[in-house]
Amino acid sequence: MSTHLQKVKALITAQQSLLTKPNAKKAGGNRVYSRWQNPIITREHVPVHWRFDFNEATNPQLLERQGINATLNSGAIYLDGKYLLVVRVEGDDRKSFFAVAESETGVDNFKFWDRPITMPETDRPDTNVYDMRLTQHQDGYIYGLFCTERKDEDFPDDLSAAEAQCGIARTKDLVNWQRLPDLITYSGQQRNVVLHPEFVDGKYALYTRPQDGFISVGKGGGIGWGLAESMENAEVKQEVIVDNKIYHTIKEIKNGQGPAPIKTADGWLHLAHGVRNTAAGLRYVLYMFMTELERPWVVTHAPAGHFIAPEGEERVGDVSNVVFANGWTQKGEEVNIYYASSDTRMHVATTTVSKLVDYVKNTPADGLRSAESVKVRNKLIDSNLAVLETLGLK
Ligand code: M1P
Repeated sequence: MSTHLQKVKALITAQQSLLTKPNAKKAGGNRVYSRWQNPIITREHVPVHWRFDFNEATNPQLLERQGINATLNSGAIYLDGKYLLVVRVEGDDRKSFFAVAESETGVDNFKFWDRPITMPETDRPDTNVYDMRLTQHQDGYIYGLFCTERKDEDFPDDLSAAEAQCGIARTKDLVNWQRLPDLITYSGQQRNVVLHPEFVDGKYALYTRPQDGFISVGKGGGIGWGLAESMENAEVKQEVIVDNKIYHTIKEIKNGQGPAPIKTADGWLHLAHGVRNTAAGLRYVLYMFMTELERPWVVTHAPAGHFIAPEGEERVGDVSNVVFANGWTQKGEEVNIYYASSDTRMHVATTTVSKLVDYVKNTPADGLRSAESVKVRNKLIDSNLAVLETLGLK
């Protein structure tokens, strides 16, 4: 074997130890979910043959030719005994694309398939595609809804004026994708659109996020809900707001549905992200709520505050102080929450359906004022003081 090929082999071997590194639960935590120690997918997990040119004639120094900047916001599905993530892979050129990474355990040993997804385009080419939500729908297809970003041609002189809309594709195997026309709504822009897994009144049901601008939701915002007759030409004529932005909460500036909700006997479990502004910039956290089984647009339980907030090393990255989730899997009772930190790398937290239902139903709602927060905390303290007395600890 030539020295050059030996170097290629060494690159691949070095990555193997990362790809096979076992993960372990982090100690401590709130007992609602467990974080796992290692990020499950980083840019270092992206196959070496996607980055280096192995040809000695064209790359005698074996330099990296096409770098990867980040692996983030991933859709997730448990399919045929495998945990599959549709990862948002962002190249050094700032363009994101989708790629499937697979694991037997769901918490470690994620390995990318040999090639990224070749996503077909519509007549209006996408500048950037990202943040796919996967929904295994009653109609037999797996849908991937994602953000398609294009230059906002209404502002030709403003180079950063962009437009976000909802791209739609469907598949049966995550390999071959049929691209469908973008979602039509009557809001200016859309991001964080998610397909509900079941028909509602015989129609497709979508969670939306109407927004006036590309970054700012403006007068719009909130998690919306609307029905569409078909997904081949999906159009939501009317959006109602399921879960609004609220002053002085974790979702004061904006919010968005995470993955498709999980059906439980008590209602639909939802995971979402909430954003507030700070002197250090926007802070993104995850929160949960539950909606009625028959009317998934009606909230029944809304625990106060965040469910997962950036912690430790998660706080730092390309866009710091951010956690974002657009994928979770359910396998019986087990729920794996796949979240990205600071728009840079992927993590997992594991829990169960019963813990999530307990969390959502029994965490007090936001009283929206400090005095209410003290009142609700005193209620807990009073009942616990009695227990401490019984234990002889007071
Ligand atoms: O940078 C944080 C997130 O910002 C956007 O989310 P939202 O539309 O809710 O503000 C998205 O660009 C998302 O990809 C990103 O993680």
